[in-house]
Amino acid sequence: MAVVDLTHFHESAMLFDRVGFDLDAYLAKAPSPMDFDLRHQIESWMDTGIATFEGVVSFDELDDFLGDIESLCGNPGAFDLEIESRGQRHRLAEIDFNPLSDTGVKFNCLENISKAARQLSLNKFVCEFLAHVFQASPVVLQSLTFWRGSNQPVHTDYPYVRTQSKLSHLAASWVPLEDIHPDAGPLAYYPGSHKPERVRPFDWGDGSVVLEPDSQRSAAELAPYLQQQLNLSGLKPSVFLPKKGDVLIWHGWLAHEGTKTRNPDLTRKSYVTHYTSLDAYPKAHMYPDAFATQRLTHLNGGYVFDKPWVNDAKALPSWR
Ligand SMILES: O=C(O)CCC(=O)C(=O)O
Ligand SMILES: [Fe+2]
Repeated sequence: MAVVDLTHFHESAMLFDRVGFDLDAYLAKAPSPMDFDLRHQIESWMDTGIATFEGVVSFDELDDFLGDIESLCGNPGAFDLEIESRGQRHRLAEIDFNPLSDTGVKFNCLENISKAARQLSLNKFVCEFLAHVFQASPVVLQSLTFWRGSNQPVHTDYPYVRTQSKLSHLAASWVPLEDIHPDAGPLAYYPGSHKPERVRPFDWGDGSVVLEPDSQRSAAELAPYLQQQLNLSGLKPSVFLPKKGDVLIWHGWLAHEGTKTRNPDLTRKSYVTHYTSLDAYPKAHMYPDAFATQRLTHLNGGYVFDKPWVNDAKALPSWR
């Protein structure tokens, strides 16, 4: 099997990951945000692969989003939405269980139908910080909404989230929709694991760093591989126990997991967004005339594009 080549990682690497990046020189020229310490956040990002902001997500926006989900689940036949339950994909309209009570359910891409979801994805602090990370406007690739702990084994996102033209232009935000209880299966991440020299990318076959339909290796093989790499590098997990209003942003190369749900009666309501940069955003995922026709949401310098294949009306309460 070919050895994984790190050239692609370094060639399309984001600015702060480049060898020889000079933070002092960057800060001397960069427009400085009014409302957070840019140096602190970039240092955290470079060192650990995450940035966190406390109390920056408006409770009104969170409540609007929860209202949209309630409305959606009260009328599941009205939207052509995909959900995942116990590893299986379903159309929301076709399920015969309550998506909010069954364990492990996640809603895919609610930003396609919910304005409140778009507002959460395009949070001011997240967009401002990611504009520095990407050196371009951040654009939403997809979102995932969890009602309960995911119990997802340790992984990195880039083998799976890979429609962007520059593989390395990838970051995610994690927004709690309620205070997160330690027994509810919180998110954990491995600080420092975003450096490919510490955690060598998994070889999916013939040196490929992404999962393809014809990959020789399966997703089940990723977690044991990563765990071994993390052990070798001495990297330990940090559990994220945020309060409603907080947000965590992770680097697309960072290893993370959904920890075990110790108390299955507890919810763990959370909203994840994956982003890339405007220049790496896949053209097929937007209308060719999206800017002229405003088939998009532009907020805080970031974008969510209306998808050409989504036919649902903008009918959830948050659009009103
Ligand atoms: O929230 C979790 O438990 C994990 C989510 C995740 O890994 C992702 O959405 O990329
Ligand atoms: Fe992930």
